[in-house]
Amino acid sequence: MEEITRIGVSLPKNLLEEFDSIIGKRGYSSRSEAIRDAIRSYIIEYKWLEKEEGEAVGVLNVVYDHEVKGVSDTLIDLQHEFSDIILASLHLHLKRDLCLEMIILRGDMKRIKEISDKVSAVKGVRFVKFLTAFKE
Ligand code: NI
Repeated sequence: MEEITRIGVSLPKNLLEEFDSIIGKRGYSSRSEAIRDAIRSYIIEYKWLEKEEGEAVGVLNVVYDHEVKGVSDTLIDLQHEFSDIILASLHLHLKRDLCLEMIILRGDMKRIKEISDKVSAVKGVRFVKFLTAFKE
């Protein structure tokens, strides 16, 4: 059993109301449990930014304008280049011109950052975000 520490936190009223509204919709029975989950997410996000090495599993979300010439081919070429860390990918046609490619990755953080940087630099790519599901 983990040792539990109680803390007191001062928050602006609006921030707490918004938080309570979200956790209500998500079905949390206690505010403490929701805050614990929020802190865990924050730590995972920070570790991703901070740590340069180690194995990670997650999804690289890429939104791009498929009407920009060559963008789809370039993204496919890149995925072949990084097939050592790509487990699968899912393509969704969001709108007339926008696509979402969700690339599931497992591998060393250095390599994941490498594909993330290369994808970000492709002309026509509007948004890139890696969401970590697990990290050592
Ligand atoms: Ni598409």
